[in-house]
Amino acid sequence: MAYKTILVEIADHVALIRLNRPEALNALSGELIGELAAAVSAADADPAVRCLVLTGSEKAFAAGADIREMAAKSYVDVLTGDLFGPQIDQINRCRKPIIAAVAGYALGGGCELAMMCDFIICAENAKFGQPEINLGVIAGIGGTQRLTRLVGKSKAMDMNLTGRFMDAAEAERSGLVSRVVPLDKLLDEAMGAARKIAAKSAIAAMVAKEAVNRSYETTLREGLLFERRAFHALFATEDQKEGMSAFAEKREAQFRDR
Ligand code: CO8
Repeated sequence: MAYKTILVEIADHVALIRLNRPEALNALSGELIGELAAAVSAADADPAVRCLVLTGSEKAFAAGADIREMAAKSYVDVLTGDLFGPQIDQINRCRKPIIAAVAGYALGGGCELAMMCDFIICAENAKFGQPEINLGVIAGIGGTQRLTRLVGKSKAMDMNLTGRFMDAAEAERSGLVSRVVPLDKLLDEAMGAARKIAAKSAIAAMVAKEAVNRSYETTLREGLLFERRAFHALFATEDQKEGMSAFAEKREAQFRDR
C-alpha cells in the first residue's frame, strides 16, 4: 500500500516504519496516525514480519501531535471525533514486538508513541518531553500514565508540569530507554535487535510481550500466575522441543512458530 506520511520497508522479517513528514518534524497529523495504524496492523498480520521497528529522522522521531491541525478544534470535535483514539487502540493491539528507534525530538505525542512501543533505543541526540502544558493542555496518549510507570512520579511530574526535555543520558538513567547509541549507529542497533528477536520463536516472543505488558494491568500475584500458566502453555509448542533439543545438541535452534 502507498502511504504519504510514512515509509515502510520489509527485510529480514523486520518491518521498518519511518515517520516521514520532515517539513513538520514528523508531527502526528490525523493522516499520519491513520497510516501508521494501518501499517502496524498490516505488519502484524503479515507472516513475513516477525518484529517491527518504528523510527523518524535524525532530527525528530516526532515533535508531537500536529498543533496546527488541532488548534481550532472544539471540545465537542475532539470528544465526538475521539481524536486519535481508534488509531492508538489499533497500534496497541499489535501482538508482535515493536522497537522504537528514537533520534532527536520525541515530544508530546511523539514521546507517547515511543513509549507505546515495547522498548526504546535512542541516539545520543534524543530529547524526550511532554511539553503540552506550554500549549494549555496536558498529555493525551500516555504521557501522564506510561511515563510515570517508566520513570516514577517525581520525574513524570517534573516533565509534565515544567515541560522540560530529558536528554538521552537522563532517559537511560531513568529507565525510559533501554540503550543509548551514537546517532550513526541507531538504525543498525535497532535493526540488529529486531533481527535477533525475529530469529526467536514468534510464539514465545508474542507471549513474552503479553506477559510483560500484563504486569502493568494486574497485581503481582495475578501477574505471576499469568506468567506461570503462559510458561506452562509454551510446552505445548514444537518450538519448546526444538529450543531445548538444540541447546542439548549444541546447535542453533530452528524455530517454526508451531
Ligand atoms: N505540530 C505542528 N508543526 C510542528 C510541530 C508540531 N507539534 N513541531 C514542529 N512543527 C513544525 C514547525 O511549526 C516548523 O514549521 P514551519 O517551518 O512551517 O514553521 C517546523 O516543524 C520546524 O519546527 P521549528 O522551526 O519549531 O524547529 P526548531 O528546531 O526551532 O524547534 C521544537 C524544534 C523544539 C521541537 C519545536 O518545533 C517545538 O517546540 N515543537 C512543538 C513541540 C510540542 O509542543 N509538542 C507537543 C504537541 S501536543 C501533543 O503532542 C499532544 C499529544 C496528545 C494527543 C492526544 C489525543 C487524544
